[in-house]
Amino acid sequence: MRMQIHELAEQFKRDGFVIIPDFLDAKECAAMNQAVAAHYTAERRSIEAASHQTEAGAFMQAFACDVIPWDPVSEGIACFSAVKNKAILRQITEACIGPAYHESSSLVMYSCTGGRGQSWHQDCLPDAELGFNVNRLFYTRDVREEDGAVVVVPNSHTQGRIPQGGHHESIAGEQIICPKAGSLVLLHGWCFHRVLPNYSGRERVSINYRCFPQGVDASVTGVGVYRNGDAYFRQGLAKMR
Ligand SMILES: O=C(O)CCC(=O)C(=O)O
Repeated sequence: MRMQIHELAEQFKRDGFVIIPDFLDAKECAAMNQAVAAHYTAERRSIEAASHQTEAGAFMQAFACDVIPWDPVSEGIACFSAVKNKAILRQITEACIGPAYHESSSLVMYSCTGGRGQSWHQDCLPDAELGFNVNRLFYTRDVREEDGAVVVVPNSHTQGRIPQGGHHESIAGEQIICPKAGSLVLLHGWCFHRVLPNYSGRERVSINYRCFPQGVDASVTGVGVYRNGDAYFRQGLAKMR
């Protein structure tokens, strides 16, 4: 690792995100890519595409998200648990959000080819009493801009609620990130972020191990904050602004 852990943590606290290249080796990436390919069969992808036409799908369409989630750790897939349990990941996480943090399982996000990626959002309400989550996002293939780059606004985790505006309308200061295979990106849940549409037709996934500082209830991510409203995922409820 090129940067010291305390430098990574300082950057995370200042900018709301930090990129750590070469966290995973080629073998680890290959194992995860193989499992992803086996899971996201053409059949599964077409069933999901059809479900986007239903009422539940319409809910996610309101927020312009074209992703198919999966939790491989809860299915006992070893290569995903091995990454989650790395000692160095714990050390970095503790440096960023303190000891005794807790984690949810795993969240693979598959960006549908030709889909809209993910529009601007925050993962939870920017409310200091409720607290925040942190995304620990792994990329096991190079992500080019046209595959669905990640876009973030540095320091926006300190700026309250994301302003109203278009799903993919630029925000001043935004930074486009094209992570290389093996990278880890730590991203504060209040930091304004989006995933560009996948124009390339190439498979584009992120593997996320979300975590929460001590005392923060994991249910904070039950409400996604978008520029046009809030998504209450469990209830399937959209509160538009
Ligand atoms: O898939 C990504 O790169 C980002 C995921 C994301 O935006 C999220 O989990 O909130």
